[in-house]
Formats: sequence, structure tokens, C-alpha cells
Amino acid sequence: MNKIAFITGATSGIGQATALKAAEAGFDLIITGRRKERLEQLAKEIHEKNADVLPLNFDVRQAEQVRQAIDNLEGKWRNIDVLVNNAGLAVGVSPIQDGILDDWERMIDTNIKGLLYTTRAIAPLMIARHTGHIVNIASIAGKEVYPGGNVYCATKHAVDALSKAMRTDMLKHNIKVTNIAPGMVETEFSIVRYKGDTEAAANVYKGMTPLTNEDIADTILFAITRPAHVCLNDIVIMPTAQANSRDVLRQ
Ligand code: NDP
Ligand code: 8X3
Repeated sequence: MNKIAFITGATSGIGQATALKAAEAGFDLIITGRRKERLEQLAKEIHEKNADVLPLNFDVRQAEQVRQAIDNLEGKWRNIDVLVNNAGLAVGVSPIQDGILDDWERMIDTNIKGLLYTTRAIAPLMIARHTGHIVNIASIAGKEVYPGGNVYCATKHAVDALSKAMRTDMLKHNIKVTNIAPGMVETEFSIVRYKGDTEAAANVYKGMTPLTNEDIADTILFAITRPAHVCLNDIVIMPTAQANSRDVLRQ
């Protein structure tokens, strides 16, 4: 029987690449996101890789939608082996004194509360089976801060703290928790951050080679395929051209 991985934010970027690589590695997939057509297209691609797939269309910010989607899982789909808490976003780059409240709410509600709602619904299913692995996609922004990063950095620092908290709370239930903290990855992330300004988004990666969604997917796949007694607790993965949040070599 294939293991089952549940991936939030599978309609784009890191989540999408992880779903495809996990299907190739023999996982069955529960894929989630708000954009239904993209979910359906990805489900088709996963089927073509001979993996079983269940698309679930919900917004991680809506606690009731998350709870219902997971409570309504039937049969084998309740046996989730791996949860990848990946759905997330940055919105805006304003300094704190000019911050836009709606941007702040979107980041806090998605990156912290959405991750909590999903984990709250799935962890009991893992505990009942005394096995499981939760992978939280944090960020270098969860280790450092940078100008204009303020609330996004705060949400990712929260993810970093929650990874440690989950690891200690679920120790006795044999559940692994892996925190993954990438630097710059070229996905739709910067387009979302700059609210559709594709030129501003492209400038983020100008003159340097960023990571790709596949680089992060490879890292996630490595983490979730270790032997039962091995847990990678915390992985920082950066482009070679990025030393930290502020120092980027552009040529
Ligand atoms: P993308 O914008 O390409 O993907 C983000 C995914 O999150 C999409 O599938 C989107 O799906 C989903 N998502 C966003 N909001 C919601 C919501 N309210 N409900 C459900 N799903 C949602 O960006 P990335 O792949 O780069 O981002 C994935 C994760 O990686 C994020 O947590 C991000 O913070 C983190 N990260 C990204 C880095 C980067 O440089 N790109 C670096 C470090 C960490 P949909 O819109 O269909 O709902
Ligand atoms: C995304 C990486 O450096 O834009 O989490 O914060 S960064």
C-alpha cells in the first residue's frame, strides 16, 4: 500500500513540484489549494504517474472549511502519513509604519492560522495510528529579518517556533516534524508579493540564480523518505548566490 502525502498549496511552486515528485516516488496524494482548475490539471498529471490522487479545494484561512474537508475524508485517505504545510504567501514590502492592514491579515491568517488549522485537523489522525511526519515550509525569513519583511518574517518565525513546539508535543506519538527554511526560490511567490507586478517580481532574481521549486521538492522528498528512526529537524537551503537575507551576489 502506498503512503499518503497531504500537501497544502499544491496549485503552484513548491507544493506543485513536491506533489509530482512524491507521485513519482510512490506516494498517493491529497492535493489542496484555492484554484480548482489548477488542482484538477495537477490531479490528471499525478494520475499519469500511476499514483492515486484526491484534490480538495479549500482556503486554509477558513477554519470550518479545513475541518470539514479533513473530517470528511473516507477510507484509506484518513491514513495520512505525511503532511506538508506549504500554503503561504508574502504580501507587500512596506516598512512597518506604512503597513497595509489587509496585507498583514492575509499573511497572518494564511501562514500561521492556516498551518495551525490544518495541523489541528490532521495530527489526531496521525496520533491514532502512532505514526506520521509533518513538514512545515518556513523560510530564511523565519531565521532573520530584512527591511520591509516585518510581518512576513514574523509569520515565518512563528512557523519556526511551531515546528519546535509540534516536535515536543508529539514526541510521544512517534510523529516526526521537519522545518524547511529556503532562501530565494523563483515561483509565483514574488508575483503575489508585488500584487501582480511581474517586472518588480522579476527584479528580485535579477543577475543571480535562485533556487527552483524542484530544488525544494527534492529536499522535501529526501526528508520524507528517511528510515523510521531518522528525523531531519531543521533544514536551511539557500541559493549559492545568497549568503543570508541581505547579501545576494548579482553579476
Ligand atoms: P507560490 O505562490 O508559487 O505558491 C503558493 C501556494 O500557496 C499556492 O499553491 C497557493 O494556492 C497556496 N495558497 C496561498 N494562499 C492560500 C490559501 N489561503 N488557502 C490555500 N492555499 C493557499 O509560492 P511558493 O511555492 O514559493 O510558496 C510556498 C511556500 O514556500 C510558502 O509558504 C512560502 O512562504 C514559502 N517560501 C517561499 C520562498 C520563495 O522564495 N518562493 C522561500 C521560502 C519559503 P492557491 O492560490 O491556489 O490557493
Ligand atoms: C521567501 C524568502 O527572502 O523573500 O520566504 O523572505 S524571502
